[in-house]
Amino acid sequence: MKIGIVCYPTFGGSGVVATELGKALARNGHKVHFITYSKPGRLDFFNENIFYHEVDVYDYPLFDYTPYELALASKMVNVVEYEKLDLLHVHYAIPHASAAYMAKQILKTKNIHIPVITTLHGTDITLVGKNPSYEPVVTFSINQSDIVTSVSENLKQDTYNHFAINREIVVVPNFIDLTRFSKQKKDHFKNAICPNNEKLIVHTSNFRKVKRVEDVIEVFFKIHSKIPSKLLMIGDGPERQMAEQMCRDYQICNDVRFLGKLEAVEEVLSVGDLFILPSESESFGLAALEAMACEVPVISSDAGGIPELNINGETGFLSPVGDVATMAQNALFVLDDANLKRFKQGALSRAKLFDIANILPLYEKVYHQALRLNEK
Ligand code: GMT
Repeated sequence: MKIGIVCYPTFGGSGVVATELGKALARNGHKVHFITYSKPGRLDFFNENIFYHEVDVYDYPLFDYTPYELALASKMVNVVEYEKLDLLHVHYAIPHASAAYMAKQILKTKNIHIPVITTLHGTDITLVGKNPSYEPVVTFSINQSDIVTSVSENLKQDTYNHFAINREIVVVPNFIDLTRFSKQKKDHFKNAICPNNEKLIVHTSNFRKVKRVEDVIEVFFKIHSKIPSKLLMIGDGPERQMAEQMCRDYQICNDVRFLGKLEAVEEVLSVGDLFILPSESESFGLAALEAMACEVPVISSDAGGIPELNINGETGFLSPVGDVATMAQNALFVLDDANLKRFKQGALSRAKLFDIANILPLYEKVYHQALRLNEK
């Protein structure tokens, strides 16, 4: 198949899922055309089946706001027409689903009928999409897509709860490439960070408010007051400065390192003992899945779709959002040498269920279904 993938070329979340999906499809022999405003970080190599089309945004002094969505729709029309794509798969509803709708209508006037698959990822529904500024367009473009998928059962229900959706939503969970995300031997790295055999706690996110980075620091502070431990904070975003200030106030800076954005997250996760994800809202929790694949148990909130991934008492523990006391207590239980090995094994076993080899066929099935619908 010739597949167009539209996504944000970002460090985490939907951008990573879309890029890894495209790479796996290319390995399966499909021709994959990425349409984005800059090249996704994980596409920095040559593959004969992968193509990249940059959205050309033309700015003009009259515009206070650049009409990106028009440039994107025009690019989609152009690529579908000239590369003879079979379908468009757009990731994150805003503005990709409505731009795809516009492209589809334009192509129809040229007698080209292209099916559109929209994948809902999280904040496009739970935070941004339901804002009155966007809600009517999001509702319309979801209803107009040929097939809609969501990354968890919880996100599917949230979509039905917040929008007037009159169609089926197919759940296709996030996935992991276990050939890349698996525990690597990095003893020298562990010894350098934890020279006295401290327990190593890790958090990865885009440091937005929804991630509750302050709870990560609170939980770590409580763990640290009981056992020798270190914290690695991976990623960057608006809440980083606040988190750094908290570390100063708690006088734990010597044991907390802010690493910024990292490409090779799996190297750090390979030496981790525990992952903390206390999010206010989280449709799936890809960062937690990456940790689990590297045998790192998870202490998380019970928000959104996290319970579909992190199993209480097996792969880690879940607590209500903001309950940092219980999170710290559970963390100390998991980190106890009498329990840690069991939780590490539990995390890996669970992660294996989300291996890309199991999830890719679900997307391929969706594509075949979209093509059949389009023939009618
Ligand atoms: O909020 C983020 O971390 C980014 C966001 C996105 O859409 O780019 O991530 C969402 O999509 C991921 C991939 O499907 C999910 O694993 C995350 O749980 C989800 N984030 C939230 O719902 C907050």
